[in-house]
Amino acid sequence: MSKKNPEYDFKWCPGCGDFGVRRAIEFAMIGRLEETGQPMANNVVVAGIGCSGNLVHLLEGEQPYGIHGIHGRSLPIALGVKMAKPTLNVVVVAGDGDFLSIGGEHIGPQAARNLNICAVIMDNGVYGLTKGQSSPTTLQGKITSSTPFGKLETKTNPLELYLTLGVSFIASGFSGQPRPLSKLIQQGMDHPGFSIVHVQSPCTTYNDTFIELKGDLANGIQPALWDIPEEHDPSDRTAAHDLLQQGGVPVGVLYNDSSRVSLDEAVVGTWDKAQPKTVEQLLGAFEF
Ligand SMILES: Cc1ncc(C[n+]2csc(CCOP(=O)(O)OP(=O)(O)O)c2C)c(N)n1
Ligand code: SF4
Ligand SMILES: [Mg+2]
Repeated sequence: MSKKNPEYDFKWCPGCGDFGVRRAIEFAMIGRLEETGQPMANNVVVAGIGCSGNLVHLLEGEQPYGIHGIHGRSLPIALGVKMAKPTLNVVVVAGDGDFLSIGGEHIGPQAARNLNICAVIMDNGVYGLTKGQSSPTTLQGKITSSTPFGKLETKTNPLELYLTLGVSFIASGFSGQPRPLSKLIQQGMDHPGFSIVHVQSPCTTYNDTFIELKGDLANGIQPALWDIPEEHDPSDRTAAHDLLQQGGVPVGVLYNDSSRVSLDEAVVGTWDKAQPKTVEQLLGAFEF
């Protein structure tokens, strides 16, 4: 139970990858505070529904603001928060099911708007909270509680999807490396537009992929994780696409286009053009 939120009783299983993601977000927020001098209250965490979304109640130390929203709708809520107060640092935390399944249709529109928020996605390849059903990132053929004869659909490649939809900052990380992950998250927060940090965060109860990700060379298992080489130019979209063809799980910044105008900048830019109307004009608009 979180001391900060005694009315809640959310728990994660021992070894759950989300512990590492939580730590990385805490490090990133402290880093941002030191870098910008902005207080912790300048951060708002918008959480989806899932074990991953429970992160908002389990953060330790000085607390940011938090909204635990509805399943699949973290992006529309984040849009509302950011538009109401563009100076806030808005961070979405959601799972692979929440973000890519029920919430999948929101990614494209926010990418097109370049909504200036950072989404940290905890991918465990399963619906953890509801006890292990398959998600878009579950491997094809995998037997789960909802796919007793093996999953029929192919696995979604989230990084390919984000690149195709035009997300302007895309990074990929691992929950087992909280310090390097925090740097990716901080870069995502600093990015002036829509950033997604997609994190492999294994579910130790329903889909434990730690060994697959880290490898076990003594037993002949090569790691799926590999570092994006330093010479990779993240502003090169074709290079980012080519990197993804190597398979496995790249770690680092895949793509970064800081040249685009963000939604909040664009909206503020319309304020000069908009002609404010008087109450009489507004009421008069309904006369026939
Ligand atoms: C509209 C709606 N549909 C379904 C659910 C049930 N539900 C809660 S969490 C969840 C899936 C969570 O999976 P994921 O987003 O991957 O999070 P994880 O628990 O794995 O971190 C589902 C289907 C819900 N709460 N609301
Ligand atoms: S069910 Fe899986 S994702 Fe949920 S807390 Fe347990 S280990 Fe973590
Ligand atoms: Mg999940």
